[in-house]
Amino acid sequence: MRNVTILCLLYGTLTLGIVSVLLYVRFHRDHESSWQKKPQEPATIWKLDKKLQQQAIRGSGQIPRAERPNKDEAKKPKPFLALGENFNYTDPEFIHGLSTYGLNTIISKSLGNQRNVPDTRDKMCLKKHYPTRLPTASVVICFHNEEFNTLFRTVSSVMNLTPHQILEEIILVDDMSEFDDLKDKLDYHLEIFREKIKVIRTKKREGLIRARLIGAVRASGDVLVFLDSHCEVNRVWLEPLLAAIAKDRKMVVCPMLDSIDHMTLNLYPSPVVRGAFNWHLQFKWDTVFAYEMDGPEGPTTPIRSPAMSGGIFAINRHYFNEIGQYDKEMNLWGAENLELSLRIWMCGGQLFILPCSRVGHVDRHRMQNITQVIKALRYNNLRLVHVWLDEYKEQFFLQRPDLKSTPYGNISERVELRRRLGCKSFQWYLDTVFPELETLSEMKANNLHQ
Ligand SMILES: *[C@@H]1O[C@H](CO)[C@@H](O)[C@H](O)[C@H]1NC(C)=O
Ligand SMILES: *[C@@H]1O[C@H](CO)[C@@H](O)[C@H](O)[C@H]1NC(C)=O
Ligand SMILES: *[C@@H]1O[C@H](CO)[C@@H](O)[C@H](O)[C@H]1NC(C)=O
Ligand SMILES: [Mn+2]
Repeated sequence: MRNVTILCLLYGTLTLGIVSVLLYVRFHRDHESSWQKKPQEPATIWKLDKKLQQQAIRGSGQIPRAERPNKDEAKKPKPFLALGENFNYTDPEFIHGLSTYGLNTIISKSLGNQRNVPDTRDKMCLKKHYPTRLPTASVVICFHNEEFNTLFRTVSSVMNLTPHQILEEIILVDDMSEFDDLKDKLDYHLEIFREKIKVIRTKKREGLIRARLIGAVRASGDVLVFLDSHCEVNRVWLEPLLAAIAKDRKMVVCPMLDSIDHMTLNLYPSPVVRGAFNWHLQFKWDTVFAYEMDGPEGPTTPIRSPAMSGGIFAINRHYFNEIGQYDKEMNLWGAENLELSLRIWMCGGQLFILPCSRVGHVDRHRMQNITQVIKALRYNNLRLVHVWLDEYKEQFFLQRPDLKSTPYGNISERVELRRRLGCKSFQWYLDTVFPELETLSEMKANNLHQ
């Protein structure tokens, strides 16, 4: 009798696991195909709910490969369904890893604490020389329930591929993780990097935005470099970022993000792209045309970018404080990347992506509490809209009329910040930085003329 019960339990668990993975696979495939079907659609008529959900599940700042303009169609990785034979979808460890961490933990474990990733830089980058005296960097990495090996590879890649004289420190902020291996075991393993690492643990869940600020306050390097907890930096990744900031302290720079597949953990080089967004305030990658890289610097040309994708960027530490860090009232994550991007451009700074600085980033497909994530995203977006979009907030509300009277907290401090910094109008930003963002009426007019 007991054996039968155990067997039933076992099969029950397995079936449940298989069903959830199949559902997940189904969901994922629907996304891939919906993307492949409509690349010609203009940004403004994206289906909000689907996109929001996708954003909610995947997390901020991630690199949806299917969305990226990819020059080498042939080399484009297949969706993971095609890899079906290589994975044992019924393995409970695989299922648990995927649903908890959003990536293949079996492979992550087998890769262990560190590995070498291929050098994805253009050959012209190898000829670049950077000043020997550069500012120092504090690398801030926040994590919440990250997979142990993935987190550790992030740290060890920074330690292994950064000259120690420019690395002031790595600041790890544990935002109230719940897993045991991220406590004593992590501290124990980090001992080998003792001289460079500070670990901070929050006393309550702060969310990524406030966690980054907690890390930034403790930093003492000249430059703050924010990384996600599932990255692997590439060779000579930091020097280009620091050199650009050394030349211009109001320059904010992002590395090019190479995508690390969440199932295979293979790294795929990214084409050169810039960050953009639509009137839903959804981030997207945009093509950089070949003629834009025709100058003497060729494929190493810094790319002027209307927006940054998420939390991977470098900024002068004092400048970060001067322009008002982040909006501390924003929750969890989402919209903070666009808010900071607008603030940088409108208040006298610049934002560039540097193709010679490469950082691999795992596109995790994490199952999160969607209700909670969407709620935070909505609130954060509204704060951005009411502080920064001026009369163009109408464009956002045309997409989301339901949010017109949704509360967004007290923004008076951020409005005052904008006034104090003497920032330019959103109209200026549209004219000067991001003319590609068309209003709905412009789009209709253009369609009529065609
Ligand atoms: C898949 O994993 C399950 C559970 O670990 C195991 O019983 C099964 O034999 C595996 N199947 C294959 C084809 O390896
Ligand atoms: C998700 O978040 C919402 C809002 O914070 C909460 O009410 C709900 O209980 C959460 N659901 C789960 C499954 O944790
Ligand atoms: C909003 O915050 C400011 C200070 O940050 C405060 O002076 C003001 O009274 C607040 N407004 C409301 C309606 O609470
Ligand atoms: Mn990320």
